[in-house]
Amino acid sequence: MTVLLTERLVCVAAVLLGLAPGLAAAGGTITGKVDVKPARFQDETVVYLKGVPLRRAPVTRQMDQQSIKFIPFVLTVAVGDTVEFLNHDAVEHDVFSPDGESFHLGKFRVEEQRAYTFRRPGAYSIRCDLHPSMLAWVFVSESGYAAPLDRKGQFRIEDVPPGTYVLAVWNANMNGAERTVTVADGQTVEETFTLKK
Ligand SMILES: [Cu+2]
Repeated sequence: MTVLLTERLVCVAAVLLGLAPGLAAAGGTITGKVDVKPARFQDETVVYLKGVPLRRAPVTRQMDQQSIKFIPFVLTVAVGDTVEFLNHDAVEHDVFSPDGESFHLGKFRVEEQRAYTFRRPGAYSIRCDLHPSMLAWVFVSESGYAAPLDRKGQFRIEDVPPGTYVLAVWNANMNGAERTVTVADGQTVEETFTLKK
């Protein structure tokens, strides 16, 4: 009896959300490549949608500290999201960013973590007062639709609601690029950008 009721509720919920049971969420995918020259700047790149309101609740993401490095090197979040900085090194780290609203989390030891909630969009360089070589980026988008590049310079933004958007590229070292894209349900749009210093 309870199981039947639960099943019915799931079906009703699926219909309300416009989903058939067992099917993936509606929306399109934007994928492609950013050719960055010189290639050593490729990693410091994010592709994102501009001018789209955030449609999801805030989430918490993590940036690790291991072997005197931040991992991942580029993390994309949205306004209102929280990033937990974890220390997995045997030494202290002292995490801060001079960018945007700027913050300083102070020193923390191995297995400790400190969290920060981003309120303003933008690219935040993440640094450590104790280790000048440590650098990473938290890219805070307004839309939540953002992706760093993989090793091959490729990106993928999924579950984009149908519509026309400005697809933008940010790079820490050079001017970015913008282009208008139209996304349809179940379709994949492919875009290639070239950035040159
Ligand atoms: Cu450090």
